[in-house]
Amino acid sequence: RHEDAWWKSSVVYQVYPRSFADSDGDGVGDLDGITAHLDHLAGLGVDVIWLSPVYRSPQNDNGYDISDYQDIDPVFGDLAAFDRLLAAVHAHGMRLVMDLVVNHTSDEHPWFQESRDPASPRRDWYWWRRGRTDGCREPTNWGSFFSGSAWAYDSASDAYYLHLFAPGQPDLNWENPEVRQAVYAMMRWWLARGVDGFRMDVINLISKDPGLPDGERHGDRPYGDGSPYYVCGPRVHDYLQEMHREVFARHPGRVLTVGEMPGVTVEQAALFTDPARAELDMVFQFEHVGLDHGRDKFDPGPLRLSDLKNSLARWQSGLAETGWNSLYWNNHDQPRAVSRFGDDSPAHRERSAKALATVLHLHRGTPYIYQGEELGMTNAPFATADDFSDIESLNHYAQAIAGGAAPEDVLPGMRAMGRDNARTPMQWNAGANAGFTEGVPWLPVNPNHTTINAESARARPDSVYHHYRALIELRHTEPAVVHGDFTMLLPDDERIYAYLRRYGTTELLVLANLTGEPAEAELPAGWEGTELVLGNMAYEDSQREDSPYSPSPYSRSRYGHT
Ligand code: TEU
Repeated sequence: RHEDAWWKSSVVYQVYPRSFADSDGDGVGDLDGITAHLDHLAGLGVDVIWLSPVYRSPQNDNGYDISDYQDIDPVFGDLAAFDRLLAAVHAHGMRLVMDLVVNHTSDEHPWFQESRDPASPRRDWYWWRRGRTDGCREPTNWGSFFSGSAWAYDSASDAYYLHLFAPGQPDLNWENPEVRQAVYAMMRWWLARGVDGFRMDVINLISKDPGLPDGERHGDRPYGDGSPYYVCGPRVHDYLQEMHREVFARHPGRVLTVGEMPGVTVEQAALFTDPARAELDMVFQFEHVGLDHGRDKFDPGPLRLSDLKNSLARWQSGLAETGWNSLYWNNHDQPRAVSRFGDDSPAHRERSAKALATVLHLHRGTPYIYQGEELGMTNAPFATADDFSDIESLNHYAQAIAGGAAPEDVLPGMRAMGRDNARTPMQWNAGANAGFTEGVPWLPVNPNHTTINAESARARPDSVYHHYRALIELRHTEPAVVHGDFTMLLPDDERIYAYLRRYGTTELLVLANLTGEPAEAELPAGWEGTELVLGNMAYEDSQREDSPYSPSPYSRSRYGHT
């Protein structure tokens, strides 16, 4: 049944609505702005749009702090605008997947406001505990993902509440069946409205060890590591199987579900994505986007290609028989792919971006494109702390400076790894504010939009955009891309990413030189004179008389050659 699941041959495009397209001039992207730019996505050939949150929210974490799950925040429009977008997406033959953020709500959600009263029936909808008197005052010594303690004190009831993220994001108590049923009802409401699935925010954190033990202290870190007690917690599979029964079983084969799972292992992902267990279709894992972390993400170190290949190959083999991989280089939480994994210098940026795209998209799994990645958009220049907007970065900066660090020691890590890199406005053209808004953009547009923008990319046959279009077309036309097995080649080579895909009588050899210099390597015999289906050489080079490649029907329509 899952062999032919529609999402196995799909490509998903993530829209971060705040930064995609502004239709009303307030400097913030909105739903009608997305509707007005669907031709860009349809032209790329993507099948699904994953829409980051547009629900009513105080926007402390850019919409990942929800105060009303069944209404649209006025900054993005209203439910009528949402219905217009959904109808237009379906009219283009695409599907729309919503971002489900149910590990926590906003502290402005009525559920939380009621829960602050110990006598309220909703008291137990969140994690409330008395403080302690010995040493650590908070109920556990856990740290938050966004710096500081994972507990906030509420004087109204002289108690603390748990928030793994910001204090404005109190964790829901999934132990409580009323919480779970309220979430499932809301999910059914959106499916009844016609959406086609959910990306589930940190869904592997929803089950906590109810004993709430202290975490181990590591080195000089101010807080204990609570992750063993909430990452893939004791009842997470029970909850997801119940969710499947209560929500998805009513829409067999229609919806796509992808769980965002910080800290998930291959073994656990095989359970989450095993169709026989009826939990999720796929997960976002974080191993490859953690390889360059030093003490933490803001202390980035060198990344060896052999480590990256080893990690991705392990996930390919781990989910080869049962389960399914998602494939991504970046999203709204990660730096721009070509800046982090490639070379974003003007001389190499486009070929680097195309090589990275080729490597990722021809793996076995469902590829995710983050808005602007198809243009080879880069990290942005952030001079001082004032240039950053993201709560994760600003809290990290404040904590580091309070701990005695100097700004010049903290800023480089934020410039390289901060989430704002992915959140500068989509670059539509070379004009004012890159065509993103007629107003003042909420976050400055990257100055390089004069050369990196959708309008010029669509006009140039050898652009990153057309390379992504070619990769998506190949996935839609060559069964080996979707169903083929995977064999990593040259695992220890630090310059070349090479692998094989085989399906029936078809073999695909994928080769990418991820350096700026020529590279040679021993390859399996028998590939001489075979057909080049997709390359990555600049158009001019590929048209040279002495070009080493015979253009195939594919490459002719793609203008690119390796
Ligand atoms: O991200 C979860 C998460 O783990 C991220 O905080 C990630 O670890 C970090 O940003 C990488 O450095 C999800 C959403 O994608 C993110 O935007 C939200 O801030 C977070 O959950 C809380 O909802």
